[in-house]
Amino acid sequence: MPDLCGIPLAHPVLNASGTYDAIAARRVFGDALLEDFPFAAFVSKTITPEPRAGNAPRRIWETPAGMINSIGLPNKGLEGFLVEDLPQLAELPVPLVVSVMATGREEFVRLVEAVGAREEVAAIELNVSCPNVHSGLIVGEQPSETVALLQALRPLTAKPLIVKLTPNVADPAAVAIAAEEGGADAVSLINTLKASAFDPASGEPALAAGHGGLSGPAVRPIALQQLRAVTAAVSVPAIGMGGICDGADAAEFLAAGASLVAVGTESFRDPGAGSRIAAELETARPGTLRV
Ligand code: RRO
Repeated sequence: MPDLCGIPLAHPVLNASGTYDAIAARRVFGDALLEDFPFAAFVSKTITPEPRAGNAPRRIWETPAGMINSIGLPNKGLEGFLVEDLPQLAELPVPLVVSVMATGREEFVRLVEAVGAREEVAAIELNVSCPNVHSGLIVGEQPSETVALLQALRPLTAKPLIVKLTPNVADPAAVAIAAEEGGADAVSLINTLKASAFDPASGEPALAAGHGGLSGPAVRPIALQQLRAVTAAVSVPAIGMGGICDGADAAEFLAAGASLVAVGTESFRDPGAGSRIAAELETARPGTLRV
Protein backbone atom coordinates (compact mmCIF):
# COMPACT_ATOMS: atom_id res chain seq x y z
CA MET A 1 0.00 0.00 0.00
CA PRO A 2 1.42 3.44 -0.87
CA ASP A 3 2.10 5.89 1.94
CA LEU A 4 2.84 9.55 2.48
CA CYS A 5 5.67 9.64 5.01
CA GLY A 6 4.10 6.70 6.85
CA ILE A 7 0.46 7.77 6.37
CA PRO A 8 -1.28 4.94 4.44
CA LEU A 9 -2.91 5.99 1.16
CA ALA A 10 -5.52 4.18 -0.93
CA HIS A 11 -3.51 4.80 -4.13
CA PRO A 12 -0.47 6.86 -5.19
CA VAL A 13 -2.22 9.84 -6.83
CA LEU A 14 -2.46 13.25 -5.08
CA ASN A 15 -3.41 16.69 -6.42
CA ALA A 16 -0.81 19.34 -7.09
CA SER A 17 -1.38 22.29 -4.75
CA GLY A 18 -3.65 24.99 -6.16
CA THR A 19 -5.08 22.97 -9.03
CA TYR A 20 -8.23 21.53 -7.44
CA ASP A 21 -10.66 23.53 -5.30
CA ALA A 22 -12.15 20.83 -3.08
CA ILE A 23 -14.46 23.28 -1.30
CA ALA A 24 -15.97 24.48 -4.62
CA ALA A 25 -16.18 20.87 -5.85
CA ARG A 26 -18.11 19.89 -2.71
CA ARG A 27 -20.56 22.74 -3.36
CA VAL A 28 -21.11 21.45 -6.91
CA PHE A 29 -21.09 17.69 -6.36
CA GLY A 30 -22.31 17.54 -2.74
CA ASP A 31 -21.60 14.42 -0.69
CA ALA A 32 -21.05 12.42 -3.91
CA LEU A 33 -17.59 14.04 -3.95
CA LEU A 34 -16.78 12.42 -0.60
CA GLU A 35 -17.86 8.98 -1.83
CA ASP A 36 -15.60 9.13 -4.89
CA PHE A 37 -12.87 11.63 -4.02
CA PRO A 38 -10.32 11.69 -6.85
CA PHE A 39 -7.13 11.94 -4.78
CA ALA A 40 -5.54 9.72 -2.11
CA ALA A 41 -4.52 12.80 -0.11
CA PHE A 42 -5.54 16.42 -0.60
CA VAL A 43 -2.99 19.24 -0.81
CA SER A 44 -4.48 22.68 -0.09
CA LYS A 45 -3.87 25.81 -2.14
CA THR A 46 -0.87 27.59 -0.64
CA ILE A 47 -1.69 29.90 2.25
CA THR A 48 0.29 32.91 3.50
CA PRO A 49 0.26 34.60 6.94
CA GLU A 50 -1.91 37.50 5.76
CA PRO A 51 -4.72 37.54 3.16
CA ARG A 52 -3.70 38.22 -0.45
CA ALA A 53 -5.84 39.34 -3.37
CA GLY A 54 -3.58 37.72 -5.98
CA ASN A 55 -2.48 39.21 -9.28
CA ALA A 56 -4.62 41.29 -11.63
CA PRO A 57 -6.23 39.46 -14.55
CA ARG A 58 -5.37 38.06 -17.07
CA ARG A 59 -3.97 35.29 -14.92
CA ILE A 60 -4.02 32.28 -17.25
CA TRP A 61 -2.88 31.80 -20.84
CA GLU A 62 -3.09 28.62 -22.88
CA THR A 63 0.08 27.49 -24.69
CA PRO A 64 0.91 24.50 -26.90
CA ALA A 65 0.47 21.44 -24.65
CA GLY A 66 0.22 23.55 -21.52
CA MET A 67 -0.74 26.77 -19.81
CA ILE A 68 0.96 29.66 -18.08
CA ASN A 69 -0.51 30.88 -14.80
CA SER A 70 0.17 33.98 -12.81
CA ILE A 71 -2.44 33.64 -10.09
CA GLY A 72 -0.28 35.32 -7.45
CA LEU A 73 -1.26 33.33 -4.38
CA PRO A 74 -4.75 34.68 -3.59
CA ASN A 75 -5.81 33.29 -0.21
CA LYS A 76 -7.62 34.19 3.00
CA GLY A 77 -4.48 34.26 5.09
CA LEU A 78 -3.73 32.00 8.04
CA GLU A 79 -6.66 33.04 10.28
CA GLY A 80 -9.18 32.93 7.43
CA PHE A 81 -7.92 29.51 6.40
CA LEU A 82 -8.09 28.08 9.93
CA VAL A 83 -11.58 29.43 10.61
CA GLU A 84 -13.31 29.08 7.23
CA ASP A 85 -11.50 26.48 5.10
CA LEU A 86 -9.90 23.99 7.46
CA PRO A 87 -13.20 22.69 8.92
CA GLN A 88 -14.46 22.02 5.39
CA LEU A 89 -11.23 20.41 4.18
CA ALA A 90 -11.22 18.23 7.31
CA GLU A 91 -14.44 16.60 6.04
CA LEU A 92 -12.63 15.18 3.01
CA PRO A 93 -12.20 11.40 3.27
CA VAL A 94 -8.41 11.57 2.76
CA PRO A 95 -5.38 12.93 4.67
CA LEU A 96 -4.95 16.70 4.40
CA VAL A 97 -1.66 18.36 3.47
CA VAL A 98 -1.57 22.14 3.99
CA SER A 99 0.70 24.12 1.68
CA VAL A 100 2.29 27.24 3.23
CA MET A 101 4.44 30.04 1.89
CA ALA A 102 5.98 33.10 3.52
CA THR A 103 8.48 35.76 2.62
CA GLY A 104 10.68 35.35 5.68
CA ARG A 105 11.68 32.76 8.25
CA GLU A 106 9.65 34.28 11.13
CA GLU A 107 6.48 34.13 9.02
CA PHE A 108 7.17 30.52 8.08
CA VAL A 109 7.55 29.78 11.80
CA ARG A 110 4.15 31.35 12.48
CA LEU A 111 2.51 29.26 9.76
CA VAL A 112 4.10 25.96 10.72
CA GLU A 113 3.37 26.43 14.43
CA ALA A 114 -0.29 27.24 13.78
CA VAL A 115 -0.96 24.66 11.08
CA GLY A 116 1.15 21.97 12.74
CA ALA A 117 -0.91 22.30 15.94
CA ARG A 118 -4.14 21.26 14.17
CA GLU A 119 -5.02 17.59 14.37
CA GLU A 120 -6.96 17.82 11.07
CA VAL A 121 -3.63 18.36 9.29
CA ALA A 122 -1.64 15.27 8.31
CA ALA A 123 1.40 17.00 6.79
CA ILE A 124 2.72 20.41 5.73
CA GLU A 125 4.08 21.32 2.32
CA LEU A 126 6.56 24.22 2.33
CA ASN A 127 6.11 26.09 -0.93
CA VAL A 128 9.51 27.66 -1.52
CA SER A 129 9.01 27.73 -5.26
CA CYS A 130 6.12 29.96 -6.36
CA PRO A 131 7.25 31.75 -9.53
CA ASN A 132 4.60 34.46 -9.22
CA VAL A 133 5.36 36.41 -6.06
CA HIS A 134 8.26 38.73 -5.48
CA SER A 135 9.86 37.76 -2.25
CA GLY A 136 13.02 39.19 -0.79
CA LEU A 137 14.06 35.71 0.22
CA ILE A 138 13.83 33.18 -2.55
CA VAL A 139 14.53 30.32 -0.20
CA GLY A 140 14.07 27.54 -2.68
CA GLU A 141 16.69 28.87 -5.08
CA GLN A 142 19.53 28.66 -2.56
CA PRO A 143 20.56 25.46 -0.77
CA SER A 144 21.96 27.46 2.18
CA GLU A 145 18.61 29.25 2.69
CA THR A 146 16.71 25.99 2.33
CA VAL A 147 18.73 24.18 4.98
CA ALA A 148 18.48 27.16 7.35
CA LEU A 149 14.69 27.36 6.91
CA LEU A 150 14.26 23.64 7.55
CA GLN A 151 16.48 23.78 10.62
CA ALA A 152 14.24 26.56 12.00
CA LEU A 153 10.99 24.72 11.21
CA ARG A 154 11.90 21.11 11.94
CA PRO A 155 11.75 21.41 15.76
CA LEU A 156 8.29 23.05 15.61
CA THR A 157 6.24 20.06 14.51
CA ALA A 158 6.35 16.28 14.42
CA LYS A 159 4.21 16.34 11.28
CA PRO A 160 5.86 15.45 7.98
CA LEU A 161 7.42 18.45 6.21
CA ILE A 162 7.39 18.25 2.41
CA VAL A 163 9.51 20.75 0.49
CA LYS A 164 8.08 21.82 -2.88
CA LEU A 165 11.11 22.33 -5.12
CA THR A 166 11.47 24.87 -7.88
CA PRO A 167 12.49 23.75 -11.36
CA ASN A 168 13.89 27.23 -12.01
CA VAL A 169 17.43 26.51 -10.83
CA ALA A 170 20.43 24.90 -12.51
CA ASP A 171 20.69 22.16 -9.88
CA PRO A 172 17.43 21.18 -8.15
CA ALA A 173 19.19 18.18 -6.58
CA ALA A 174 21.42 20.55 -4.56
CA VAL A 175 18.29 22.17 -3.06
CA ALA A 176 16.78 18.73 -2.39
CA ILE A 177 19.96 17.66 -0.57
CA ALA A 178 19.72 20.84 1.54
CA ALA A 179 16.07 20.11 2.36
CA GLU A 180 16.96 16.58 3.45
CA GLU A 181 19.88 17.83 5.52
CA GLY A 182 17.55 20.29 7.27
CA GLY A 183 15.16 17.49 8.23
CA ALA A 184 12.55 17.44 5.46
CA ASP A 185 10.56 14.20 5.28
CA ALA A 186 9.87 14.39 1.55
CA VAL A 187 10.27 16.61 -1.49
CA SER A 188 7.72 17.38 -4.19
CA LEU A 189 8.54 18.51 -7.72
CA ILE A 190 8.15 20.25 -10.03
CA ASN A 191 6.47 23.60 -9.48
CA THR A 192 5.89 25.57 -12.69
CA LEU A 193 8.62 26.78 -15.04
CA LYS A 194 9.06 30.54 -15.43
CA ALA A 195 7.46 31.46 -18.74
CA SER A 196 6.07 34.33 -20.84
CA ALA A 197 3.65 34.75 -23.72
CA PHE A 198 2.53 37.75 -25.76
CA ASP A 199 -1.00 38.40 -26.93
CA PRO A 200 -0.80 38.33 -30.75
CA ALA A 201 -3.70 40.79 -30.98
CA SER A 202 -2.01 43.52 -28.94
CA GLY A 203 1.66 42.59 -28.79
CA GLU A 204 1.40 43.10 -25.02
CA PRO A 205 2.33 40.48 -22.41
CA ALA A 206 -0.49 37.94 -22.29
CA LEU A 207 -0.55 37.96 -18.49
CA ALA A 208 -1.06 41.14 -16.49
CA ALA A 209 1.92 40.28 -14.31
CA GLY A 210 4.08 40.02 -17.44
CA HIS A 211 5.16 36.46 -16.79
CA GLY A 212 4.03 33.31 -15.02
CA GLY A 213 4.65 29.59 -14.59
CA LEU A 214 4.26 26.94 -17.30
CA SER A 215 2.54 23.63 -16.52
CA GLY A 216 0.92 20.79 -18.45
CA PRO A 217 2.28 18.09 -20.78
CA ALA A 218 4.84 20.53 -22.24
CA VAL A 219 6.87 20.35 -19.01
CA ARG A 220 6.69 16.57 -18.49
CA PRO A 221 10.13 15.58 -19.86
CA ILE A 222 11.76 18.35 -17.82
CA ALA A 223 9.97 17.18 -14.69
CA LEU A 224 11.08 13.59 -15.32
CA GLN A 225 14.73 14.58 -15.67
CA GLN A 226 14.65 16.75 -12.53
CA LEU A 227 12.91 13.96 -10.62
CA ARG A 228 15.55 11.51 -11.78
CA ALA A 229 18.35 13.80 -10.62
CA VAL A 230 16.68 14.56 -7.28
CA THR A 231 15.80 10.96 -6.39
CA ALA A 232 19.35 9.87 -7.21
CA ALA A 233 20.64 12.49 -4.75
CA VAL A 234 18.38 12.07 -1.69
CA SER A 235 16.89 9.20 0.25
CA VAL A 236 13.66 10.93 1.34
CA PRO A 237 10.65 10.09 -0.86
CA ALA A 238 9.67 12.33 -3.78
CA ILE A 239 6.20 13.27 -4.97
CA GLY A 240 6.51 13.67 -8.73
CA MET A 241 4.38 15.94 -10.88
CA GLY A 242 4.50 17.89 -14.12
CA GLY A 243 2.06 17.31 -16.95
CA ILE A 244 0.67 13.95 -15.85
CA CYS A 245 -2.48 13.26 -17.92
CA ASP A 246 -2.95 9.50 -17.72
CA GLY A 247 -1.78 6.31 -16.06
CA ALA A 248 1.09 5.79 -18.49
CA ASP A 249 2.43 9.27 -17.65
CA ALA A 250 2.12 8.50 -13.93
CA ALA A 251 4.00 5.22 -14.46
CA GLU A 252 6.85 7.17 -16.06
CA PHE A 253 7.15 9.31 -12.91
CA LEU A 254 7.26 6.16 -10.74
CA ALA A 255 9.93 4.75 -13.07
CA ALA A 256 11.92 7.99 -12.67
CA GLY A 257 11.96 7.51 -8.89
CA ALA A 258 8.77 9.08 -7.52
CA SER A 259 7.10 7.35 -4.56
CA LEU A 260 3.82 9.16 -5.23
CA VAL A 261 2.55 11.32 -8.09
CA ALA A 262 0.38 14.44 -8.27
CA VAL A 263 -1.98 15.66 -10.96
CA GLY A 264 -2.29 19.38 -11.65
CA THR A 265 -3.26 20.97 -14.95
CA GLU A 266 -5.13 17.86 -16.15
CA SER A 267 -7.69 18.32 -13.32
CA PHE A 268 -8.85 21.59 -14.94
CA ARG A 269 -9.78 19.57 -18.05
CA ASP A 270 -11.07 16.51 -16.19
CA PRO A 271 -11.99 17.04 -12.52
CA GLY A 272 -12.09 13.24 -12.10
CA ALA A 273 -8.54 12.84 -13.44
CA GLY A 274 -7.13 11.74 -10.07
CA SER A 275 -9.19 8.57 -9.75
CA ARG A 276 -9.04 7.86 -13.49
CA ILE A 277 -5.23 8.03 -13.43
CA ALA A 278 -5.09 5.86 -10.28
CA ALA A 279 -7.19 3.21 -12.09
CA GLU A 280 -5.14 3.49 -15.29
CA LEU A 281 -1.94 3.15 -13.29
CA GLU A 282 -3.01 -0.32 -12.22
CA THR A 283 -2.52 -1.50 -15.80
CA ALA A 284 0.31 0.85 -16.76
CA ARG A 285 3.16 -0.22 -14.53
CA PRO A 286 6.71 0.51 -15.79
CA GLY A 287 7.57 -1.99 -18.47
CA THR A 288 4.02 -1.90 -19.79
CA LEU A 289 4.14 1.69 -21.02
CA ARG A 290 2.21 2.53 -24.17
CA VAL A 291 4.28 2.71 -27.37
O1 RRO B 1 -0.56 31.21 -6.99
C1 RRO B 1 0.26 31.08 -7.93
O2 RRO B 1 0.39 31.94 -8.81
C2 RRO B 1 1.13 29.90 -8.04
C3 RRO B 1 1.77 29.29 -6.97
BR1 RRO B 1 1.52 29.80 -5.20
C4 RRO B 1 2.70 28.24 -7.21
O3 RRO B 1 3.34 27.67 -6.32
N1 RRO B 1 2.90 27.86 -8.49
C5 RRO B 1 2.25 28.44 -9.54
O4 RRO B 1 2.47 28.07 -10.70
N2 RRO B 1 1.37 29.46 -9.29
